[in-house]
Amino acid sequence: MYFLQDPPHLSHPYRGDRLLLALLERALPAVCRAALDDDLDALGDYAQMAWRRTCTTTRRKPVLTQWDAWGQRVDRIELTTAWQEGAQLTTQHAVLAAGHGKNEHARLEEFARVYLYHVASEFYTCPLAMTDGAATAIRASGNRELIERALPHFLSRDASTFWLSGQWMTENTGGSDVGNTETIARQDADGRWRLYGRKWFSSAVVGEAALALARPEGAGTGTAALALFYVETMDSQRRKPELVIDRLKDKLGTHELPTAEIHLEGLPAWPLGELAHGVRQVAPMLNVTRTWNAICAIASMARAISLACDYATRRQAFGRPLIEQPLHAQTLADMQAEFEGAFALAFEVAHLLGRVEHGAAAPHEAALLRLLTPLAKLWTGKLAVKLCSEALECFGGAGYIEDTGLPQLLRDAQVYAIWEGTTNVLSLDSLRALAGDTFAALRTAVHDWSASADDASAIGTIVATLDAAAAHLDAHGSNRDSLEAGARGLALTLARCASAALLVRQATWSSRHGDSRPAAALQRFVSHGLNRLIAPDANNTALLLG
Ligand code: MFK
Repeated sequence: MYFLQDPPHLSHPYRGDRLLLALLERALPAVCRAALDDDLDALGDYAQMAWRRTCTTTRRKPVLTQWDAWGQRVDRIELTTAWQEGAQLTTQHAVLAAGHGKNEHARLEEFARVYLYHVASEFYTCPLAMTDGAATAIRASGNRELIERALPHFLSRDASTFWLSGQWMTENTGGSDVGNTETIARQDADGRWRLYGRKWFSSAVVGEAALALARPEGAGTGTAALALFYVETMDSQRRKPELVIDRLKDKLGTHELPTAEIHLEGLPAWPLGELAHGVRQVAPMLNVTRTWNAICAIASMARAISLACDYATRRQAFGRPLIEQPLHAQTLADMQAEFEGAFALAFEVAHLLGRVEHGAAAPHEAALLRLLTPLAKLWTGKLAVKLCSEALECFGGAGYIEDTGLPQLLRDAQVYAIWEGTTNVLSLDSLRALAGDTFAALRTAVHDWSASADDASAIGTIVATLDAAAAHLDAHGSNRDSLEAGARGLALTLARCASAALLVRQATWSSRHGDSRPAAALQRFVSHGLNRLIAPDANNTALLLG
């Protein structure tokens, strides 16, 4: 009989996740926790089932049929199994509805569900994120007609009335620079707005609604002249003829997600608010979807590390299990420490979002949220690629084989750094967020998080690194090119400082509850260094690229 390797087993993603359990124990009142537990248990069960399914079935992609046998344009998309299950599962467990509940912990409760569901969802979380963002932006607009028309669907707890929303921004002219948007909004003879143009990346084309940027006819050029519109895509069971699906994208990863190129040929639309400043109006949506991006990135890291750690106990090499090999154990522990920092930051943003939305935050925390959102998005996006790649390597050749289910983790992770603004665009957004006294807000938060901490050395490193970041801002603040060239290094440094301070808070709490593992994560995270500042050298850059 040949040797047969035991495959990795996926422990229960909720009951086996000590980080999530400790976070909920620390941050949530007991009464919220009791109600949440059943949903988290069920989503964890679903995730285990979905992993077994991934390992035992052939993967499929959505299929677009544009014409039926009789020549009628139908643009029908057949979805994969997880996508077909999405509406029922997520409405039953109130994934979106929870985030719009009436208490300051609502977003934390929502994102705990998202974290557990994401990998199993096969990126059904992408249109869910946009639906959540659309609900948030429509509510922020104060448009009563649209609030009453759309929100009962977006936040429904019943699959039969649930609607998904898209976010139609990206065009051929630019994914980052949406100020070049070519889609035109024109009023017809009845005064109804209609959209004409081409959207180049539409991730939720199977949805029933979308928010779209368009330029009202006759308006000027640039970002400020864009308006934000709400559209509906369906007439009863049929897609509206003014929405044409040109093709599905052939992507590196997220294969189950039917990303489409579309044409709008007079699709009826409702303005959310004034017929200008559409980017300002869509910003609440962007900040929500960027939070989803961060939580989903850490969900992918959690899955990759969980499988790699389990495998290390099953795989023998050179006479002992991998977990007993010092270098392999060192590698896994390094991954775990970075992951714990990212987990702390992403969930702090989620919790803070709810507290700010419900007026339960301290005065400095709105500015803090504005800064931490792009920082969490950009850092977790990069880290997910790095950790998923490292996790695959922990399996040797098996990590490179499709039907282990592992390569998909890496291919999918690459999207986190691109979606919702690339690392560089988000670094520049963090400069936008640093205007005013946001840096002081970060210092206040770091001080609060590390109050009554046990680890004075970690706090000293965090404060010294923040001082270096402040000096960097002073040195480069008056030279815009220099400031922008160093923006990524600055953003990563601030993200790591915030994460380290959050680890201090968790380590202090956990030590008092008899668990010293978060303190070990803190120590290792800080030992990896917090300072990622770079001194921009424009002459050197020009020479290298010349
Ligand atoms: C599973 C995970 C799920 C995640 C969801 C997946 C969905 C994936 C689908 C997509 O990827 S959709 C495409 C996403 N596209 C982007 O995220 C666009 C990237 N580009 C940017 O973020 C640019 O920075 C941006 C277009 C927002 C702005 O560029 P501009 O043209 O230079 O605008 P400007 O003049 O700086 O800002 C316009 C206004 O918006 C300003 O306010 P005022 O009008 O009051 O001056 C800005 O302050 C405001 N603003 C911009 N970003 C903001 C913001 N306000 C708050 N928060 C922000 N993040």
